[in-house]
Amino acid sequence: MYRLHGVYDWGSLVIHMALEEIGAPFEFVMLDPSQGDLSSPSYLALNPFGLVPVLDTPDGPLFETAAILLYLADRHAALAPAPSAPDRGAFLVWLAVVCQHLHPAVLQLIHPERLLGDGAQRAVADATHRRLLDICAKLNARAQQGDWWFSAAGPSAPTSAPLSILPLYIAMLLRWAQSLPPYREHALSLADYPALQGMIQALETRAPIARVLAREGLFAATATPLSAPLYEGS
Ligand SMILES: N[C@@H](CCC(=O)N[C@@H](CS)C(=O)NCC(=O)O)C(=O)O
Repeated sequence: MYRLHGVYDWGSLVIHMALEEIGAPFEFVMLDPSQGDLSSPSYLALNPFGLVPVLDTPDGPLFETAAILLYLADRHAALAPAPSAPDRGAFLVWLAVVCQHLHPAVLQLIHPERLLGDGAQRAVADATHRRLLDICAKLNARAQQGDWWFSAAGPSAPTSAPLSILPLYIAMLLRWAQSLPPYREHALSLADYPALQGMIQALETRAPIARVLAREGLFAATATPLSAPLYEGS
């Protein structure tokens, strides 16, 4: 059985959604960062960077979101175009965009003080916000092309087939981009990106995703925690 080490509404959320989509048995190991759980020797043995998420697998503990997601996709022959599929290359390109461009930009938007300290926080946040809007415009344009792996539809009818990891990963990051930037004017408006908005709205209503959102307590404040979360910044 898999063991997912995480914190509700942290980076473990996308792995949680992927596990539920494929119906794999797993246990959620709740970490408490305020108690030093991420810097304990036992956690650093799982992930030397001391970050969430970690997934214990039959092949050992894995960290880095994209690596875990691709591992699950390959092992369960779901959640992505197969390695021999003609659209595998394009899928990998956009997964790399999400992991190397979107993910760092969102983390920097919500923690702008971490790059150069408090004095440069506003300038870092402004520059990161401009970069995030550009990345979202490019993602929105690609989502408009309608490939199943860049949508909230499974690879074939019926739509109960597992989704691709790409919309799951994007939905988690854009939840944070809407709700957590410390400057209110930097909070992303998903309505500016209709293809992404439609994708995330459709994803949010799927039964496996709704189960995860309920388990993580994300319906407490709103019925639309991915497509229109409440603003929680300062
Ligand atoms: N590149 C890493 C990023 C992971 C990451 O930054 N995780 C955040 C939570 S969303 C974390 O653990 N932060 C703890 C900290 O910064 O101390 C991945 O994709 O897994």
